[in-house]
Amino acid sequence: MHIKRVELYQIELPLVHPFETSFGRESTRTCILVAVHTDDLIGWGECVAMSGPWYSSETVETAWHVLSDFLVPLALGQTVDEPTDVSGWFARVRGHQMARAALENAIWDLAAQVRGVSLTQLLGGTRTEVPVGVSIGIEPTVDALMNIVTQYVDEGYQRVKLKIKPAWDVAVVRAVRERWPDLLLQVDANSAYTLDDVAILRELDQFGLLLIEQPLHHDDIVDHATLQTQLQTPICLDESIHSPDHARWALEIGACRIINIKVGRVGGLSAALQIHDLCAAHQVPVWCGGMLETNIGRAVNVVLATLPNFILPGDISASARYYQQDVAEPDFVLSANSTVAVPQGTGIGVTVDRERLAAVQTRYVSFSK
Ligand code: NPQ
Ligand code: MG
Repeated sequence: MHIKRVELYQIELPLVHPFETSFGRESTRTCILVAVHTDDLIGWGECVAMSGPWYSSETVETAWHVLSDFLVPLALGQTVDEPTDVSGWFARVRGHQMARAALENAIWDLAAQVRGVSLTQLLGGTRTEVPVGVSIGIEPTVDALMNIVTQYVDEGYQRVKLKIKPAWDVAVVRAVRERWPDLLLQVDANSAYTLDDVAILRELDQFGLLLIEQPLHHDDIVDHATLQTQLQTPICLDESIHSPDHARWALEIGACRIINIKVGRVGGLSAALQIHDLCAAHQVPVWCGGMLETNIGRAVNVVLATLPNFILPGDISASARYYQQDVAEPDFVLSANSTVAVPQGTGIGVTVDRERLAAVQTRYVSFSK
C-alpha cells in the first residue's frame, strides 16, 4: 500500500442524552475522522480525544495539531504492507495516543481491504457476535438514574456500568443492586477518589460488582496496588494504562485484576493487541472500553472484542445509545442476548455516509504527496 493522501474531518454529533461523569457533562461529541487514501482505496480511523482535556490530556485541538504537523507527514508517501509497522513510524513522537491511533487504525482498515478480508479475519478474531454492556452517566436524582437503568435493562442490556463519584456512589449502587439482584454490575469512578476514601470504596464490596474501574488518580498504578490489597472487588484500570508498558508495570505490581482496553487510549490496534496478549499470559481478563465513538470507532471496538481474552462485556452499546444518526452505516444494534454482531464486510465493515458527514463536519484539511 502506498499512502498518497490523508484527510482530517472534525465533526460534531449531538448526544441523544447528556452524559455525565466525575470529570464533567457532555451533550455533544466532537471528534476527528481520518481518511487515508491509496491509489484506489480509503481507510477510515477515528480519534476519540474529547473537546477538552478532561478524560486525558489530549483534546480535538491537540490531536488536529499533532496529526497535521507531525503524524501525517510521517505517514505520507510511505509504502506499507504490515500495519504493525505504523507504530514504528511514530516511535519518536511522545504521547498523543489518540491521535496516533486514528491514523494507525485507518491503515489497519486499508490492510484488511487490500487483502479482501474483514478486519476481524486480519486480527484472527473468532467470534461472530460480542457481549456488550451499557455505560450510564450520573443523573440529577437516584429516581432518574433508576428510570434510565430500567430503560436499558428493558432494551436487553445484561451488563450495566454506573459512573460514580463521592456522594454519588454507595446509595446509588445499593438502589440498583436491590432492584436487580442478579444484574452484571460495575462502576467507573474516572479517578474521583483517593486512598483517603478506602472506607467508602470498601463499602462497595457488598454489592457483588464485577469490578471498580479507575477509582484513583488517572496516571497511578502504585496507589491502586495498595488499594487492591484492601478491596475484595477487582480493580480495573482504564486511564492509567496508555501503552503496553503501562499494562506490564500494572500487572507486575498487582495494580489491577482487569484491564479496560481502549484502542484510542493505548495508541492504536497494534498496542491494543500487545496488551490483549500480555493480559492473556497473566490470566488477566480484558474488556473493550468505549469513548462514545461513531460507528467507525465502534466497528474497531467490536472487531477487537472478538479476540479470545476479551472475556467481559464491553462498553460497546448500540449506536442508538449515543446518536440519533451516525456518520457511518449500518448501525450496531443490540441482539436479544446482549450482544452486537461483528461486521462481515472487508476492512472495518462500515461505510461512511458522505451526505451525513458533510452535514456534521465543522473543519477539514487534506494532505497529499
Ligand atoms: C470511560 N467512557 O470508560 C469513558 C468515559 C467517557 C463509555 O464511560 C465524550 C467522549 C464524553 C468520551 C464521557 C464511558 C465521554 C467520553 C465519558 C468518555 O471512562
Ligand atoms: Mg473508564
